[in-house]
Amino acid sequence: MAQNLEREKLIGMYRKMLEIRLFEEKVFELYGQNLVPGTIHLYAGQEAIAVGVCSNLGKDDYITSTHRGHGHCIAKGADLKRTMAEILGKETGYCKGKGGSMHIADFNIGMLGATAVVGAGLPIAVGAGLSIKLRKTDQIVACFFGEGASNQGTFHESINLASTWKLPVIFVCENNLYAMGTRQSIAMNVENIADRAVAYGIPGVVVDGNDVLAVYEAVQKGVERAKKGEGPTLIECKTYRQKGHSRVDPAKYRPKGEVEEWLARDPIKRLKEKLLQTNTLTKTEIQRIEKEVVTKIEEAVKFAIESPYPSSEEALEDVYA
Ligand SMILES: Cc1ncc(C[n+]2csc(CCOP(=O)(O)OP(=O)(O)O)c2C)c(N)n1
Repeated sequence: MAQNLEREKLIGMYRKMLEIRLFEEKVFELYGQNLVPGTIHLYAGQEAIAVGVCSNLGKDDYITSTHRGHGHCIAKGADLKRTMAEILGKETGYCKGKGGSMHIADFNIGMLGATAVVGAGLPIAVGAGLSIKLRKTDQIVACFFGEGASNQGTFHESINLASTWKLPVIFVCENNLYAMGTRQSIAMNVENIADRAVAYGIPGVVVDGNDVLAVYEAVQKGVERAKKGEGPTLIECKTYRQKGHSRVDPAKYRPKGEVEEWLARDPIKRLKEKLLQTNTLTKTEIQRIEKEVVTKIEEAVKFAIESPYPSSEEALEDVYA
């Protein structure tokens, strides 16, 4: 049971979620200082999903990501300094500053890439799953995507193939209710994306995406099934993005009171309360962790700001493999 997870694992989850949240808050601030080229798609409110999923994965396992890539990346074990440098477009970033948050990738930690093309991560996850099957390793692929992406052809084609070939893929739908400004009910006539699993003969599970332990547990079952060679699982994590679609979206399309309702279910706050209630951590220990995370992020910002931009001669390097 996830509720009985060992102390270190729970603390690790709390630390990671906090790292993602505070990292993003810094990026938000730096964007206001004109230090972030392009834009950034915010992940605040969804941290329990990245962390609940990746806490089930080892370094050799793979993930595919979305345009909200930095949270997934950090959860999979990316270095904060190199992630920050990438977002600031610096030479020391994971993609030498040419990817930014929407194209960040690090194959060394199994992060196969963020992508700006909605739904594009799904076929990549299937390809990675097929490679695992052909190489006969016991790796897993976790594929993150939004509910909006589940209306793309790639969703249906990818899950169909993964199911038919019994590939070790966990399809993780982060249902944050909105695809840009479009509410789910305007664009589809089903309440649960997980129900679509029926069409492909695989389990479809709905889980509270703001509860890291619930996500952890659901993914654990999916991993067990995949490792037995039984194929993929579709896990829909119900959540909410606390901010606009991207840094420039004031998100005025949301009904009154909705944000406040979801803020009360903030995933980090909930885990913190659980850790305190179960005497897993004391208030002082929590404060120490928070301080350590703040320091780590300050170091990442310093590293990124002090790093050079790539030279113009490098513009066309690494563009084609
Ligand atoms: C193929 C494609 N169509 C449209 C867009 C424009 N677009 C960017 S993000 C987005 C919404 C995606 O919604 P969802 O998949 O639910 O993910 P979320 O943004 O909620 O995390 C859209 C339509 C795009 N980037 N790619």
